[in-house]
Amino acid sequence: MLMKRLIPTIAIVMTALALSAQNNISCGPVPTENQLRWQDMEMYAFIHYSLNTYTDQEWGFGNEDPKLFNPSDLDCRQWVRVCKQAGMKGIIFTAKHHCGFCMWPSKYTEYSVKNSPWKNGKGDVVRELAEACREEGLEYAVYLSPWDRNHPEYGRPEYVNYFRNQLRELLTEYGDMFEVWFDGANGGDGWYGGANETRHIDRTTYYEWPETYRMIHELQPKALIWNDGGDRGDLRWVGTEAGYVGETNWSLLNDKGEVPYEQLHYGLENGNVWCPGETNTSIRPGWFYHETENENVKSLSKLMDTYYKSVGRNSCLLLNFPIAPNGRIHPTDSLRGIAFKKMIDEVFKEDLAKNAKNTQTPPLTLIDFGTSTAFNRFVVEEDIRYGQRVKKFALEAEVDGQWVPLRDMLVNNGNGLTTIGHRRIICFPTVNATKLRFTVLNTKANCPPAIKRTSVYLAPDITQDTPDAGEKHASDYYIFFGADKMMFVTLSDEATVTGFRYLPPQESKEGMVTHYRISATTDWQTWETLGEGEFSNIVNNPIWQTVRCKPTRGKIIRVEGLRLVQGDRMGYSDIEVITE
Ligand code: FUL
Repeated sequence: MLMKRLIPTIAIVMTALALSAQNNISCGPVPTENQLRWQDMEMYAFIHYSLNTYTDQEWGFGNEDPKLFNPSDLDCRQWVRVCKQAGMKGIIFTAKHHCGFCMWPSKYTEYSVKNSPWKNGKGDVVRELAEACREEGLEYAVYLSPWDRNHPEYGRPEYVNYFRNQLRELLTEYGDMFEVWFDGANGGDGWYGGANETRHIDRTTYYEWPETYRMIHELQPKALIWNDGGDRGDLRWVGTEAGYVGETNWSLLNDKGEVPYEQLHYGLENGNVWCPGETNTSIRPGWFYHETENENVKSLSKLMDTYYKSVGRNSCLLLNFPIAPNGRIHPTDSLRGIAFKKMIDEVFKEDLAKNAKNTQTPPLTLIDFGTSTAFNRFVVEEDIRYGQRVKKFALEAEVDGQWVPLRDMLVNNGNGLTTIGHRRIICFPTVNATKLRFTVLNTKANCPPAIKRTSVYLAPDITQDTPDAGEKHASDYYIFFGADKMMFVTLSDEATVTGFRYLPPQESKEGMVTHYRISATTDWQTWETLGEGEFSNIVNNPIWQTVRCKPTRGKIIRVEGLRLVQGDRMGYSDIEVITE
């Protein structure tokens, strides 16, 4: 009944409609004040910096020596200036990563900067960063890893108290925070005070999240909670660290239950809570700094692609800048970040719809340019205060008197003209058209659409650097399997091997190696172990894994997959042997 009565009202002015429908619960959940503010940030930075920076690792084991932390030139103001010029509205800092090392002098552990040579143990990176953010007008936030591979009590109730005590320090001693980031990687092997064992926890019950959430709400009422491993937070992961969310991206989930990949990536059309997707990715392949990746900083076209597939798909972009061992953002990353912001400004500098004649006869918007006009981007925004309503729309351009349908060239299936949310950017090859027609075809429960803005742009061509430029490496060694979990790489000539690189399967987790042993021989008789360990975070971020070793003569390299994510036969996408 209600739905039927609403349909004719579509013809009335949209704003009035949106307001009248504000309380129509059939239109679905709406965001909180905090979520609305968050959505307007659009882009903010991650900063990954810890002992890993000095051990060339992605995940520390928990036994790394605090004395390794001794940057020559640590300058949080440089981080903040770079991030600001790169268009970032805030910074989320790894106050504690999985290794447990605290970047602030927590009074609850000795495993922190206070036992490092940096500033004779008197330094506090969290404080320096929080102050620099305030000075430059950037928002500040922390990443606090629930998993702690250093703490002896990890896995037992005592650790949960420790974790909360640490969180309380961060929530009370460093000013306002806009977000609290609890990483989802939880439990596994670690040092754990010398126990060197594997500890498993139940991600849903162990941390007693409701109590922790209560504390956050009390101490930092404006902070959003990002939680991938426990009770529903205010924001969700998008299911990949590669930097894109589904083209159909509902800002909804159900408040209870596990969230499978499909829901992380596309949201849930009929979910009962507002839980928008935050797209996190790094400007380099890894999250932490590795010198070997200096050539692999993402290209400008890759960053723009990431922007369109995150901010342009109703998400916010959380872009990581790793800190180099000297304590600063590397110049290549800085320049690329700044070029990224300049390009965004260039693309969106002139709204071509502004001087056109705009006629709104809902559900249709007609933009009449009066003369043939070149454009290749269309932007549409819903007023999400009233929820996310549009399920499907059409976009057509009038070219030489004919209406031509447009589609999003960045989607693989369909035309990409589905949900809108905070902002949807549709990219297509340049058209020369006199008119553009945007039509809402379908809304949730037939609710009237609440469209806030439509605009049109002409993006300049970017030099055609391929999106994955510099990120993959090839090798022409001969590779064969000796057993299901054993591969041999034969070099054409005996060489001094100094490292090994493994690119895991890219299409699925089948055969992906998480724990490896690598050995070399010159005669098939005597084998020298080059390295044994874990490819940390390989599941979420299946990038090149680099193992460095002492220079060792070898002709044949044996790679054993000690543990696989899935399947019985180890797999790979590419292999590289580094020689002197
Ligand atoms: C992941 C972690 O395991 C990575 O090390 C990194 O911090 C990334 C942002 O989240 O789950």
